[in-house]
Amino acid sequence: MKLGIITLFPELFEAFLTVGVVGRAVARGLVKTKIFNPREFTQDVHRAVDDRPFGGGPGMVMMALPLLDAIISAKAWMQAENVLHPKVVYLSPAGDKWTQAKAKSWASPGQGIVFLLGRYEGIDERVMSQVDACISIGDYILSGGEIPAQVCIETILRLLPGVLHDPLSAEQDAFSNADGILDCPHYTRPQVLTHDSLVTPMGVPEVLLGGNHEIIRCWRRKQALGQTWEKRPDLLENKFLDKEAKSLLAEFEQEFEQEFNKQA
Ligand code: 9D3
Repeated sequence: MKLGIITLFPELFEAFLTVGVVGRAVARGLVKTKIFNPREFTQDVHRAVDDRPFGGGPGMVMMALPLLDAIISAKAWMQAENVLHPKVVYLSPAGDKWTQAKAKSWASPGQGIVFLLGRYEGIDERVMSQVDACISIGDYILSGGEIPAQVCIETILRLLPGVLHDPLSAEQDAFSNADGILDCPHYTRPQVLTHDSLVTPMGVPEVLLGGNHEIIRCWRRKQALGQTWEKRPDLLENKFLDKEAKSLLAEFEQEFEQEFNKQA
């Protein structure tokens, strides 16, 4: 997979592209990235990349010409890397919401994506003629597209074959998370946790210590369904639940109600 990144702040990608899952994908050669700084495509002595908006008003707008040149340069690089039809993606608060489903459909080894990242109030609208997709990561205001691009890149690269240590992790996600529900709680050593901040020592659910893997699988699935029902009921709407899931969730709801009545 090839990723072009058009940004005024290349420094923001230095650590990002070398650390963790993303760093491993780069190190293994599963993805090749190149940064394009619009400032390098300016013509004037001041190397201006922004200007005042026609019609007046607050803030600055990213100028079209440096962006168009950066896009051409990113596409030329893609071609040299044997990607013939890269997707140009503008990260914008007005874009379509980023989802795991989109990440899946964009995560393929032969794919090329050019991320165009705005700063200031945004880009000259005429650059949109070169943009294939517009993406937002959610309804909150950031200062630019760099963090959203990192969100997209990380979600995509985790899905590329050969990137994750344990291929089961991706698959397990596929079981509970493409299933689109929350994860179960996790515990590790010590078995009994004591700390000055804790009123009383805390243990671990007995079932996890018993070594019966079928019972553990059921407990985890029940917790995952239960957590989702409690915290994100929207994720269960229009969801097909098999017989086991229905019965586990019914048990969870029953136990939850018992617990609730005890407290009342
Ligand atoms: C002050 C007017 N703002 C309207 C809400 C305009 C504005 C322009 C540019 C607000 C934020 C930004 C910078 N944000 C992004 O470039 C961005 C973003 C975001 O802020 N939230 C969620 N997803 C994204 S993708 C790109």
